[in-house]
Amino acid sequence: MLNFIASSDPKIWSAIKGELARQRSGLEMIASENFASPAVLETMGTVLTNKYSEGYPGKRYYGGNEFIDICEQLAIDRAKALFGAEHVNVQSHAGSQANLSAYAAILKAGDKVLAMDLACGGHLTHGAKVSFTGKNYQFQHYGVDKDTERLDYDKILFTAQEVRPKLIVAGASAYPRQINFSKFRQIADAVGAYLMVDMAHIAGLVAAKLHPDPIAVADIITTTTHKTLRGPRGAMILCALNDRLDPEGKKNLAQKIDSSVFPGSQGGPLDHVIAAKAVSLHEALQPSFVDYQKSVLANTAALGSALAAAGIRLVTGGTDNHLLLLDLNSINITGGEAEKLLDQAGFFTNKNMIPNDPRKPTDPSGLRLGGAALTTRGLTATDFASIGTTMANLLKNPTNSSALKEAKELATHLTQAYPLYPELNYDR
Ligand code: DSN
Repeated sequence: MLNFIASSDPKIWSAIKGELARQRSGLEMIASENFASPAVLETMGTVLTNKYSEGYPGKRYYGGNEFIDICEQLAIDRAKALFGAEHVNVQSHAGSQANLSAYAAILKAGDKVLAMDLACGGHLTHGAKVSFTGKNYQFQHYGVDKDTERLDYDKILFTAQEVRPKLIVAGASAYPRQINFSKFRQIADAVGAYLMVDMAHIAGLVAAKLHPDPIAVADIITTTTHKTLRGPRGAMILCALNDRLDPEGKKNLAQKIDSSVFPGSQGGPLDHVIAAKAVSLHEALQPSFVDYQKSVLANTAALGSALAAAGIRLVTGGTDNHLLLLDLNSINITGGEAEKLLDQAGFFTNKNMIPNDPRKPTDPSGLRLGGAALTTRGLTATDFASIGTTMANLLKNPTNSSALKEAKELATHLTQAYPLYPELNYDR
């Protein structure tokens, strides 16, 4: 099917082929990325993209949705089974849209929200001034302890008691440790707030029961579907039926979420992506998905141990999830310089702020690494340890051509040993 593009739009075809070659030839360690299965990729390129289906299964504004309904209902049922959720909305286009819809379901403009500071590992949509969230709501932030670099739940309680937010948001984009959602529930209860968990990064680990589960304690959970969950690019909102703070309301929480997604903030759903979410959720329900997530944890830990053994400081001293945050001040290179240098070797990472970063967000002191994508490719803990040792050598000797050569050779060796998408042949 892709051969149609080759003749109708050679420029786009050439870019697609270039991107496949780039993904195949590099060691992908951006913590928010992964490789969706061929079945997920295939589903996104189907005729489902042609349909309009505003509304929900069985209640649409257009006719002809009998097959779309099957796909969306399967996605909903599978997400409910995977996470044990009471209600799931699978229509959010992306994580930011899921967060927008979740906030709009329960907040009015100007309401107070308490969330994790972007500079300590939070997310733009957790109230950064430049985001719609920071403009529409009154966000206050909690950070991490200066010494342990971990969440300090007593301090968060203290801040919540001062701020008296209507909503507390738990969840992060660059926090290498487990989050205790039960503690967040206690804090939310102590101040009469809703609790929302943004589990985008850790959804796969939660699904595999390898991370504390937010389902029983959070009012609303948002997640993307393409990170550790390994589905198509997109998002979902999971929630309890009951609205804890509005038990007598005309609508329950599930109805509020659904109408906040459509018609509140989105129009026609992306039916091809929703079907691909269903396909990936089916994959996540298989026992092999738990094995995959266990390997993600073991591999990320092996990468961290090798980097630490080579003298690179890990924020919090290590990891208990799929990501690592390196403090490069320990070796006198900036996050931006490190990202560029590693790119040259075929090691794909991203510069990132570290807690209390002395440098600017545009060239911070940290580097974020994740193990999910390379684990999908099949790399083992031994391979991850070799990557850590080689990466550390290059970062400590940025102008040494043999360190760069050695890193390039390792990237070539590993990417050839673990081919990506061998079933895709774009040159036919
Ligand atoms: N951009 C994602 C990440 O890298 O964590 C979050 O949206």
